[in-house]
Amino acid sequence: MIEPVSASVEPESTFNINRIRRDFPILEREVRGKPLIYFDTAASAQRPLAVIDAVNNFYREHNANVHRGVHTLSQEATDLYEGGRRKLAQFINAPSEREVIFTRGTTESINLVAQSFLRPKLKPGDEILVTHMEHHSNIVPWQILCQQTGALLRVVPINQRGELEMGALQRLLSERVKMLGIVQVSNALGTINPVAEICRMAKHHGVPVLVDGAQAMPHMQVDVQALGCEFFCLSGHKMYGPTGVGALWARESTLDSMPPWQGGGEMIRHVTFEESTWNDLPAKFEAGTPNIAGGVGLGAAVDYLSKLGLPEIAAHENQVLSYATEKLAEIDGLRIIGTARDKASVISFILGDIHPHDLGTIIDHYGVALRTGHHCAMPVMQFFGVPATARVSFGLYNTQQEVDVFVDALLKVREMF
Ligand code: C6P
Repeated sequence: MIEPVSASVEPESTFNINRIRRDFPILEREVRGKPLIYFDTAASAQRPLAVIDAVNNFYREHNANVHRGVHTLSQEATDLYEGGRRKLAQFINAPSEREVIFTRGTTESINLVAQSFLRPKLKPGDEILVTHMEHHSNIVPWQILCQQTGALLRVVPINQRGELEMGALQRLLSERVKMLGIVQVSNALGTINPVAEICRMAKHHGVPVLVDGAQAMPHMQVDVQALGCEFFCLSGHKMYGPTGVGALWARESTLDSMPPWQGGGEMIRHVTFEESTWNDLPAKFEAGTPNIAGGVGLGAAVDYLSKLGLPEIAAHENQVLSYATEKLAEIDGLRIIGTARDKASVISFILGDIHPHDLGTIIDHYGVALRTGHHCAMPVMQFFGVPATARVSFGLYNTQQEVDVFVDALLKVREMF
């Protein structure tokens, strides 16, 4: 049995930020003659050497297609790929690795649930609930489904802090609702939603809950059983793994009850021109050759996060978040969009009447990478009455010193306008 190249999973006793930063080769580079300050982890995290090496080693030593060949390389590739699945299943406390479907990421996972689980059940007048703070990937697949079936999309409102209106959610839950799609950590606001409590509320009405965990995975320990959701979606690249790979988790009984989504190789047991029968889980939902190196790299990312410890990562990131929030609040004319009491690693803001795109372009000259725009959450921008924001988002490698450099750069940008 081949195991992926990865570090041991023994938790480290202290969070040694200088040593941790050395795990990320890209942090050594300069941008426009300045040390890179990467404040765009919510868009895509940087990769540690453990992940880069696992992918590299796969292609150098084991590359072949999976589940198909009797030859040695194919068996090694299958072991490594399935090893990634096993690690991810343990990481999110899935009862079985058969419940972890590899997808391209959160977006594909949500589309899979919309089309395979919900579409056959919906009739005109049924309702799908989402919240006002969802990423487009947890809005548009449901909108398409509503167009296909005559179902109605309903929206749980948020307040001026960017928190969910729990009373309104309670009122909107009813037997008409066939799905609640909710983000665990908002990418545009940083809000952490009380997802376990929401799942309990939904259960009273028999409403299944899909949790968009894209931004939660790198910041907090996720336990899908404790959350009590029906579906959990994640993306590898947000949690220090490769792009183009992610996962959908659901219980075996739920996945067994769903028809396949895409047809092709690997997802079948038997094919004739008259009819085909389906493979067991998880293969039933993994048509075609998967992102094999992606699965291997995602396993290495899980090892890396486990080694550092999610509580330690969260504690470090929360310090950086609090420090940055304090510093930014001192800047005249700076408005923070999203001031929820429970937040993770994201600060969206507007600085005077400087357009966020101008701010982002100029601050790049100081080596600072941040994101500007609507962050694929246009309804959030509409709610706060802004076309766009600048957004800094922190990863486990960021420091308060970087925040100081960023704040100085921001003050210089302000002087230019
Ligand atoms: N947010 C951001 O900069 P994919 O693209 O499928 O890996 O993830 C989509 C997605 C879904 N939900 C949330 C909460 C997200 O933050 C994202 C991706 C990135 O905020 C790119 S738009």
